[in-house]
Amino acid sequence: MAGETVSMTEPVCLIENDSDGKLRVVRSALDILDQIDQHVVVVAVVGLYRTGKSYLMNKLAGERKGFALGATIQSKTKGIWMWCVPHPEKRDHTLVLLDTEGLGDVEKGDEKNDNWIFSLAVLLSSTLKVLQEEYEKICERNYKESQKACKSKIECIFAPLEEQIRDGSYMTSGGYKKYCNDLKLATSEYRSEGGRGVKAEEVLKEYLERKASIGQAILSADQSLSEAEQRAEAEKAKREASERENRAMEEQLEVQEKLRVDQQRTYEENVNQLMERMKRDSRNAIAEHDRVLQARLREQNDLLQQGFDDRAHQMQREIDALKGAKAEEEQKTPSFMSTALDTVGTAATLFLPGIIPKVGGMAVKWLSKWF
Ligand SMILES: Nc1nc2c(ncn2[C@@H]2O[C@H](COP(=O)(O)OP(=O)(O)OP(=O)(O)O)[C@@H](O)[C@H]2O)c(=O)[nH]1
Ligand SMILES: [Mg+2]
Repeated sequence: MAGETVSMTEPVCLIENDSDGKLRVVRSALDILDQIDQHVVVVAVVGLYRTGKSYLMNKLAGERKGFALGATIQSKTKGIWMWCVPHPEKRDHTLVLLDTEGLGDVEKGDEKNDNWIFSLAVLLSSTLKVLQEEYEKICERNYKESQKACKSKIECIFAPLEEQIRDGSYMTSGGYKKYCNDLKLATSEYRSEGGRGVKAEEVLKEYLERKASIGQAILSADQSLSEAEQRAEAEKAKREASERENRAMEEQLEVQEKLRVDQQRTYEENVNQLMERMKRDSRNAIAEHDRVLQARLREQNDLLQQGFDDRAHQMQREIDALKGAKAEEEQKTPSFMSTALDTVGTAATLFLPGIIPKVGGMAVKWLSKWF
């Protein structure tokens, strides 16, 4: 993970916020992120508009200019902007700075959009952070623990064999067969032990690789075997070594697969939280429409009862508009959530390349969960 540094001269837009309030991932920004093969440290800033977020992010980049700063009281940053710079302290690390659109601007008047900006920033940064940093640390600790446990088991299980190597017991006629037998027994005892972790086969393979030359010496010294038999035994030893190599490789593939599944789960948990929040907002909006509508209907009813038919009639247009708005909100929710999922999904494919094929079906899966 010590690839080339991706250093951008200026920030680019990662999530666009259209004038019609739609959020879209910017493909070219994803391509830049795609090029990073170093460890990444992500810093995202989220907060009220006009509070110095962009200013702070420029400071973090070690630059005076970069993320656009506002000069008026109007909010400046739109959507989410990204700037990848070399980490100032950690070698082989890229600092990914995410500057977000300010929250709470009443002129914008779209709280839903605010939620999105906030959630996306949290999603992007937490996903990256968990995966790239904490996750690697945990994995590294796991590997080391497993290596330690396996080495200690090997030391214990293979001790009698080592003893016999040292005292030359195998350097006799028929010694090679006995050596192979002891090796086989110790190997299966080792493999039957629990608590070895993710490096079990790799540690065994490395140990037996170190034993290859002594095995060769025992074989050459064994007078009971003809030259042809010796050659056949040497071939067999090679085959066994390559089988162990394969087992170690399979073990690593299994570990990778488990990591991928874990990453996907983390991602899904994040998206679930995000979706739940969106759904709650949508329910609140519908309830609010309904509250106003019911109040107007009551008013209209009162007017009718008091004989103000004309005024009651005039209210009908407003009531129809409210009904329409409520129906529109109810109808648009599924399609809005679907678009939202696409946005999140696109962003995720970049950070979690392993789950790309799974993202496609996600919208359907999540939507069917709620509707
Ligand atoms: N001198 C100084 N100026 C600051 C500081 N923080 C913010 N500013 C200025 O305050 C103004 C607004 O700061 P921005 O960083 O654009 O604020 P923002 O939170 O990104 O605003 P939005 O993008 O609209 O949400 C800019 O003119 C900054 O130069 C600071 O710590 N020191
Ligand atoms: Mg800003």
